Parts: sequence; structure tokens; C-alpha cells
Amino acid sequence: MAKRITDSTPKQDGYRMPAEFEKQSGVWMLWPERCDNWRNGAKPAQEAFVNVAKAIARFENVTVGVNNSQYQNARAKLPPEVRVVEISSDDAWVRDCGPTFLVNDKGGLRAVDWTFNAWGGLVDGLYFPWANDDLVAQKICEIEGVDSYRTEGFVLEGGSIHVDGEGTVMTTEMCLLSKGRNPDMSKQEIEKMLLEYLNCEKVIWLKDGIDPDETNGHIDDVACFIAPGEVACIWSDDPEHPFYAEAQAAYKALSEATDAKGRKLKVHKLCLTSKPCYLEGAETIDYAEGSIPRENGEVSIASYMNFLIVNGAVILPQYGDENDALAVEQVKAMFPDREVVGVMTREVAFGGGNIHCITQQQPAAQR
Ligand code: KQY
Repeated sequence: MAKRITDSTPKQDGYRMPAEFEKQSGVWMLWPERCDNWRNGAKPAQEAFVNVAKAIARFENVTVGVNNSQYQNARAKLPPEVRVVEISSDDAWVRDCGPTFLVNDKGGLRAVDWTFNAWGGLVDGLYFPWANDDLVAQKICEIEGVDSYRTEGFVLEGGSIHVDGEGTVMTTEMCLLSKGRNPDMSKQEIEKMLLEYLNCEKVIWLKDGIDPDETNGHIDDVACFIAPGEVACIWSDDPEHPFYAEAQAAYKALSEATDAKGRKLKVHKLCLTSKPCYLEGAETIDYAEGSIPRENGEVSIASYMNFLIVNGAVILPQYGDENDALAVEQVKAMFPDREVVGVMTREVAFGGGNIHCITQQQPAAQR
């Protein structure tokens, strides 16, 4: 049985969260099926998830967790090289409810199992209940035989943090200081939890994300580390763009920031879509009490920043927007040694996230 560690922290035990650009052993996903979140009975979303899984599987192992009711369908739709295992979940956002894997320098692998409350619990969470999601990290750790640190009562989602693997974590105040997560903790207490459980020395706080109503501003739509001392950040010079103010503010803050090693960050600009992605077909999404209703014409968050770095490649969202090709070029320039694979994921944006949100990388344990 994989152990649940509650009497020490990763920092005390010499474990750290590695950067996404470090070597990985595989990627986890969950299978979408919620008809009150996904359009058309989740069938278009399932197709998009299959395409993301196939793109990643060209480079590394992929495992998809699926509810019992959809096991046969997921197994039939996913290619044989993708492992399919039965894991109950409430939706399909493994970045947020899955484990945050940790490594040490002796080849050890552990994880943090944060408390998950559907992005804000009963204050402003997106659905109720979320008990299956909150068990996903433990189940993945059990399957992999990985001991985990459970932060009982401390709420955090994987999409709200990015690390450089060298002591720096980046996040947003909008999310981590939101009322629905850890309202009784001060900013300093929250910062201490991040430093202990990710084994970091410095937190770079950005003020706002771009999706206040969905995740309360996850960092993974705004910025990420692409190499030690280097970050990518969303950018627009069009004052009419809905995310102009947030992009400008994030770019300025990162340009002025230093990391845990005292390096001034090199900031790479990544474009936004030329036009917002407006939800269509909302009438095919079921109504359900406890879930946030969706309406045609509302802005779906479509950020190119929500890419996933894997061994030898970057899996990049494409939206059918005129800036799709520019985003590919910009990401290629950031990662000259990796292939950039675009996948059409407008359907995932309609559900509230994108490739980074629906994946969770498992690092390679290395000496
Ligand atoms: O990490 C994310 N972007 C998840 C958003 C959840 C949306 C649920 N409708």
C-alpha cells in the first residue's frame, strides 16, 4: 500500500516538485462525461481528449482514468498504446484534482495530495459534490505505488501553481487568496505551505488570472516556466482585447521579478487569440442543480499558454483562430529542441480549460 504521510513535509524529507520541462515518465488524464459541463453529451469533448492523448502518446506513456460507466467506450475510443484504468471522478481536470508529483535526488518519487473542492467549494465552486475528484490523487498514487503527503483541509489545485524546479513557484493572488479556498489563512501562511510542500524558497505572486469565474485565475492560463530563469507570459498590445489589462500587468510583474536564485527572468511573449472564443451550443449542456449554468455568447477561456510540455515536445492548444499559427511559431522559438504539436481543443475551452488543465505529468525519478 502506498503510504499517506502526515507527520513531515516534502521540504523536511528532501523532495521537490520538478519543473514541467524536466524528464517525465508519463502523463495522466481523466475521461470527460459530465453532460452538465460538456456540450452534446460530452461526445465532442471525448473526441478532443482522444486527440490530446494521441498527441502525447507519440512522446511518452499516457494513462486515462475513467468512470465505470464509460470504461468500455473510453477503451474503444483510445488507441491501444494508451493505458485505460477505472478511476471514479466527478469531471476530467486531473491537473487540479490529481497528485503533484515530487522527486528527490536519490531516485525517489512521492506526491502531494492537496484537498480539492471544485474551485471554491460552497462559496463559488463549479459543482457539488466533488468527493470522487478529491480521491483521484490518492488512487493514482496507489496505482503507481507512490507515497503521498495529504494536506487535509488545505485546498489547492495543480493549475494554480508553476515551478522552475530550482526553488521558485509562481501563482496568482486572485486564486490562492480567494474566499473559497483557504479563507482562514493569511497570505504568509499560504506562502509557507507552498514553500514546504513544493520545496521552494520563493513565491512569485501575480495579481490576477484571466478566468475569475472559472478557476479564480489559475496561473496556467497566464504564464509558465519554460527553462531555468525563463518564463512565457500571455501578451496583447490591443487595448480592446478582453485580457489586455491582465496580460500587460503579468508581463510587467514578471519582467521586474527575480527567481529564488536571484536571476532576473527572461520573459517570452505568447499571443492571445485574435478574437475571444464565445460559447455556442450551450442549449446542449444539461441543467443540474449545484453546477454553474452556461449560456451562449459567454467568453470561454482560450489561452495558448495552457500547453503541456512533454519529453521532446510541447502539446499546444489550437482554436481555429487566426493567431493559431503565430502561437505555434512563438512556442517553437521558446523550445527550439522540442517539436510543437498543435491540437484543436476549442471543445475543451468550452468546458472551462485546456490541455494543461486536463493533463498531469509524472516526472521520471532520477538520481
Ligand atoms: O483547470 C481548469 N481550467 C478547470 C476548470 C474547470 C471547469 C469546470 N467546468
